[in-house]
Amino acid sequence: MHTVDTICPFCGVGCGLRLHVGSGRVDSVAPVPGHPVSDGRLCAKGWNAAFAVEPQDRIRRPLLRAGRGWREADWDEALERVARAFEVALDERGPGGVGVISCARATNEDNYAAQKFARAVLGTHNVDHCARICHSPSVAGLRQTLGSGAMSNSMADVEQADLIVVWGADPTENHSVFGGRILRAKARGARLVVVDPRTTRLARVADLHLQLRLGSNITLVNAVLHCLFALGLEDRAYLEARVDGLEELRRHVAGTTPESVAAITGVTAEQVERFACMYAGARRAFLCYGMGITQYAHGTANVIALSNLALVCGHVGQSGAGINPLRGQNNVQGACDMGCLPNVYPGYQAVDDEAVRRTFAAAWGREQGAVAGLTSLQMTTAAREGGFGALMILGEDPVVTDPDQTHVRRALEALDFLVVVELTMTETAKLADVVLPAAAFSEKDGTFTNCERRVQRVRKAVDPPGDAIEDWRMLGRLAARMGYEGMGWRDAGAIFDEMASLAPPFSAMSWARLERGAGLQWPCDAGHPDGLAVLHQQHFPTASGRARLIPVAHTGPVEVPDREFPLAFTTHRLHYHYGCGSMSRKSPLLERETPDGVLFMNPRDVAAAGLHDHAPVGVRSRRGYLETRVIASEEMPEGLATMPYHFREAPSNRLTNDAQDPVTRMPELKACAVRVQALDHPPRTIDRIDADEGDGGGA
Ligand SMILES: Nc1nc2c(c(=O)[nH]1)N[C@H]1C(S)=C(S)[C@@H](COP(=O)(O)OP(=O)(O)OC[C@H]3O[C@@H](n4cnc5c(=O)[nH]c(N)nc54)[C@H](O)[C@@H]3O)O[C@H]1N2
Ligand SMILES: Nc1nc2c(c(=O)[nH]1)N[C@H]1C(S)=C(S)[C@@H](COP(=O)(O)OP(=O)(O)OC[C@H]3O[C@@H](n4cnc5c(=O)[nH]c(N)nc54)[C@H](O)[C@@H]3O)O[C@H]1N2
Ligand code: SF4
Ligand SMILES: [Mo]
Repeated sequence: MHTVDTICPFCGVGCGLRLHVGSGRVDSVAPVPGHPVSDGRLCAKGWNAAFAVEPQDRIRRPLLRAGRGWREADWDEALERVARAFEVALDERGPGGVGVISCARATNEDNYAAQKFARAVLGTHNVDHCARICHSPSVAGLRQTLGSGAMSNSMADVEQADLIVVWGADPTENHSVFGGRILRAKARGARLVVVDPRTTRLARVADLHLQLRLGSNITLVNAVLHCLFALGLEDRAYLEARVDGLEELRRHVAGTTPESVAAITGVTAEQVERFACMYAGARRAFLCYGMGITQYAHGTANVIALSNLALVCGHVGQSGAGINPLRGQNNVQGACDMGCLPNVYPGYQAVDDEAVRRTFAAAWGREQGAVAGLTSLQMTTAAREGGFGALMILGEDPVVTDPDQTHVRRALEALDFLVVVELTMTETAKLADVVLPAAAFSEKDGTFTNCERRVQRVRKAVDPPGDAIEDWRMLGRLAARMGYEGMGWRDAGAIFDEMASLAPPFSAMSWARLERGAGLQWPCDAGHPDGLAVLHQQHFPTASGRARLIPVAHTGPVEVPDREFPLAFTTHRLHYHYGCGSMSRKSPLLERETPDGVLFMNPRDVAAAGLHDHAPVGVRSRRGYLETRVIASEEMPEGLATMPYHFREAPSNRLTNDAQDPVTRMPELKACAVRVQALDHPPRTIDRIDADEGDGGGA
C-alpha cells in the first residue's frame, strides 16, 4: 500500500486528492492536508472519486462498429480505421469538414495535443470543447472589458473580503469546498449577497437575497448602476485613473430607475438601493458568478454588465475583491488556455494574427489557416445539414449535455464518421463508428488548471485498464499514421514544456518547477516569475492598459411562457451528481442520494396543477417530451420549474432551447418554457418513450 498525491477529477475548485493504492488499484481516497486550495477537505464527489474510474466499469479495448454491435480490435487496426476516415473526409470536404471536440476533464497535455492534432495534422481550426456551453461568454466578455477572461482573484480571497456577492451560482452544491469557505467567511463576519431566482442554500443564510426573475440580470445591474450614480457612490478616483467609457454608461442607465424596472426584475427598488449601498460601501467586495449569467442567448452581455458593476465601484485589482467566473470542470480553464477554441492558439493568441500564425507554423512545421474554425454547436449543425465529414470527440457526452437532444442525436447520426475517446460507454459513444479507451486521471501524469488559474500536477497512481492509453499518446500515434511526426512526445513533461515555450502566460513555468510545490498561477512569466494571485493590480491587459465600461441593454429569455407552455423552465446541478453522470453515477453512495432526474416546482404551483409531491409528470417543451416525478420545493419561486441535467433516463436537454448568443454561440440552457401534465402511470425512461412514441417523444 502506498499513496499518491494528485488533483480531484471533478470540479474546477481543484482540491488535493490523496490516492491510496494497493495491488494495482485505487482502494480509497483522502484529502491532502495543507493543500492551498482545499486544506484537508473534500466534498462528497471527491471522496467518491475512486468509484468513478473503477477498472471493471471501463472500456478496455478499441471498439469498432460491427452491424448493430461492436467488435474489439487492437490499436493498429483501430487507428488505421480512424486515420483513413479522416483522410477520406479531408479529400471529400477539405479541412472545413473535419473537427475535434476536446475534453475539459482531461489534462492540459491531452488538450494541447488535441488542438495541435486539429491544427497541424488535420489543418483545421475546428476545435472546441464544453467551455462553449459553460464560460465562453466570460472569455469573450471579460476580454472586451478587462482584457482577460479568467478569474481575477483566488478562492482564498473570500477570507479577506468584507462583502461576498454570489450571482447566478450555487457554490455549496457545485464548488463545494469553495462554498464551505464562503460559509466560514460569513461566520467570521463577512456579509453575503446572493442573486438567484431560487432560494439556494447560500441564499437562505445571506444578508440579502435578490430573487430576480429568470434572465433579468442586465436590467437588475443597470438599475443598480442607476442608483450608484444617483447617490454619487461610484469610485471616481478609480474610474478616472483606470477605466474608459464612464459618461456613455452613465447616460445609458439614466432612465433605468429601480422603480421602473421592478416588474421586469421582480426585485424591489428598496432592495436594489440596499444592494447598491452595500456593494459600493464595501472595502473589499468579492464578486463571483456562474451559469445563471453565462448560459443565456445574451450571456456575453450579461458578463459585461457584471464587469461594469465591479469597475464602477473600483472592486477589481486588489486582494479580497475582483470579478470571478467560477470555472466549472476540473480542467476547463486549462482546455481554454491550451487553445482548444476555434479562434485562439495556446495562451489566447488569435488565429487571425499573422505574426502568431507564423510562430506556430514554424514551431509545428505546418502551414496555418487565417480564418477561425467552427464552434462545437456549429459543427453539429453542419453535420445535421450533411456538411460535415469526420468528428473526433474526446471525453464529452453531447447527447446528454448539449441543448435539444433530438437535434444533437440526428446531427451525430448524419456524420460520415464519428470517433469517441472515452472512459465508459456514454450515450454519445453508443453512436460512434469507433470507440477508443482512454486512461483516467489516476492513470496518467499531467497537469490540471483550476478555476483560479492554478496549474497543478496530476500524478499516475496505477496502470490504465486493458489497452487504454493517455489521450495525448493516442493522438501522437494517430498523427504519425497520418504522416506527421511532430507529436511523438516522450512523456507529458515534454508536452508541457513545448506548450510553455509557445504560450507567453506560461513562459516561466516548467514541468520541473511544477513537480515541486503546490502549483503556479498564470501569468507566470519574466514579469511574474512565481505567478500571480491577483490580476489587474496596476493595469489591465488591454492595448491601452485601461478597462472599458460597455453599455448593455436588457434582452429577456428568447422563449417565454405563453398559453401553450405556461411555466418558465431552467436547469441546474445537484451536489451528488456531475455532468452527464458517467463518472459520479458509478458510485453507489452518490447514486443512493438522488432519484433519476426530478422536476422541482413551487408547492403552490404543484397544488394548482392538481399534483402532489412525487407525483409522476410529463414535461413538454416545443422541442421534446420526457417523464419524471415532481418535487414540491419552497426553494422555487412560483411560475418556475427546474430540472438537473445529469440523468440520461430523463434528460432535461430534451426540452432546452438551442437559441444562441451572437458573440459566442452559447445556447440558452437556463431558460425556456414548458407544460407539465399529471400522468396516470409511473414515469417512463426516455428510451421507453422513444420506443413507444417515436423519436422526439412526439413533440
Ligand atoms: N455537483 C456538481 N458540481 C459541479 C458540476 C456538476 O455537474 N455537479 N458541474 C461543474 C460545472 S461544468 C460547472 S460550469 C459549474 C456550474 O456551477 P453553477 O454556475 O453554480 O451552476 P448551475 O447550478 O447550473 O447554475 C447556477 C445558478 O444559476 C441560477 N440562475 C438561473 N438563471 C438565472 C438568472 O437569470 N440570474 C441569476 N442571477 N441566476 C440564475 C440557478 O438557479 C442556479 O442556482 O459546476 C461545476 N460543479
Ligand atoms: N441543460 C443543461 N445542460 C448543460 C448545462 C446546464 O447547466 N444545463 N451545463 C453545461 C456545462 S457548464 C458543461 S461544462 C457541460 C458538460 O458536458 P460534458 O463535458 O459532456 O459532461 P461531463 O459529464 O463532464 O463529460 C465528460 C466525459 O469525459 C470523460 N472523461 C473524463 N476524463 C477523461 C479523460 O481523461 N479522457 C477522456 N477521453 N475522457 C475523459 C468522462 O467519462 C465523461 O463521460 O454540460 C453542459 N450542459
Ligand atoms: S469541491 Fe470540486 S474539486 Fe473539491 S472535492 Fe468537490 S468536486 Fe472535487
Ligand atoms: Mo461547465
